[in-house]
Amino acid sequence: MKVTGTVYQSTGSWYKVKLSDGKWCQCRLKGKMRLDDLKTTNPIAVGDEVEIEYDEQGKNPCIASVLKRDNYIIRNSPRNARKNHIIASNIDQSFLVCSLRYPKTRLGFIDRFLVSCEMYHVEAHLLFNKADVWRDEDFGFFEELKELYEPLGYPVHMTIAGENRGIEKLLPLLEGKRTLVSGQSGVGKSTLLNCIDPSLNITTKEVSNYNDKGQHTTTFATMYDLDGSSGLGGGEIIDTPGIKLFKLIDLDKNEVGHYFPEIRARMQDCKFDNCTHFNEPKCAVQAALDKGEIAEHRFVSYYNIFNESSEQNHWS
Ligand SMILES: Nc1nc2c(ncn2[C@@H]2O[C@H](COP(=O)(O)OP(=O)(O)O)[C@@H](O)[C@H]2O)c(=O)[nH]1
Ligand SMILES: [Mg+2]
Ligand SMILES: [Zn+2]
Repeated sequence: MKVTGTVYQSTGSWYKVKLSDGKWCQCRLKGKMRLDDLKTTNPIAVGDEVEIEYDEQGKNPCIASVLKRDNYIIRNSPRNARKNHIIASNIDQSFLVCSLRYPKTRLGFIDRFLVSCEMYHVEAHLLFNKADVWRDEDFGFFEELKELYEPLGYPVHMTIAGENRGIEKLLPLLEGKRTLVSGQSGVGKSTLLNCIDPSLNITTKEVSNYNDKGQHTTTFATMYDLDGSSGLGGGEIIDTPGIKLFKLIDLDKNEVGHYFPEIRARMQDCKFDNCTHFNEPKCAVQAALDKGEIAEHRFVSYYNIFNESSEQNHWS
């Protein structure tokens, strides 16, 4: 007998799955499950739809297969630099929690995250948290960022999760959707989730776990249903451990511009179809950059991502 379910949590060897009938089960992976070819350290991620099999007595549920993912967000594995780790899959939107201080979120980090959302058609919101510790100039900088990112399609919000402020306007955005909450460690992700639903009671202040080999072990993402004390009638929210780097896998150089809305909007006006927008003549992107219509730091992010992307399909 086969049933399907959704993965809410994984520890690497055990998975917490909500079955299609609403019941919960803890299961392992079936021994011979075919692993995917993403070179990932986790074959099953939070948000995955999976098929569950039971033994002849109808006991010992295990995950027999994972259904095709609509999308996923990936980071590099904290344990193996050449491997990837799927943070979560099948998401509708993501909230990137940022902080202007303690810790400061780099703009390059934000742009990489936005590119990975563009690649998989995941809507993205930017939340600037900890506004209680901002200095005067930070409020001006926040306004600049809001003016820059909102016309590109990324709503920008100011929050003080530590004082439960700025959260109520986020609630309608969450209703009925699956939202990934990500960002570096210490920016206030878990605090934010506790504001959204106080019954979640998530531990804040991330603790690093070390196993007996002294290696860092990951804390995995966890998905929660939005019901009960959140006041919302549905949807799920995913808390993630701190992320240092979002991986942009399978990204070809000639695709990078498509994932920057302000470059995408202008590239058809470049003289050359294969314009890289660096030094070709009659480049509409360079022209917009000169006029200040494209922010310099966004172009720097484009440059950096372009340089690290694969050239494999560029000449084919
Ligand atoms: N000053 C201030 N501190 C906050 C705010 N939100 C969270 N924090 C604190 O930042 C630290 C990290 O928060 P946590 O939610 O664990 O961050 P996470 O690692 O992103 O999940 C904790 O000490 C929180 O109390 C805020 O809006 N203002
Ligand atoms: Mg946390
Ligand atoms: Zn160009």
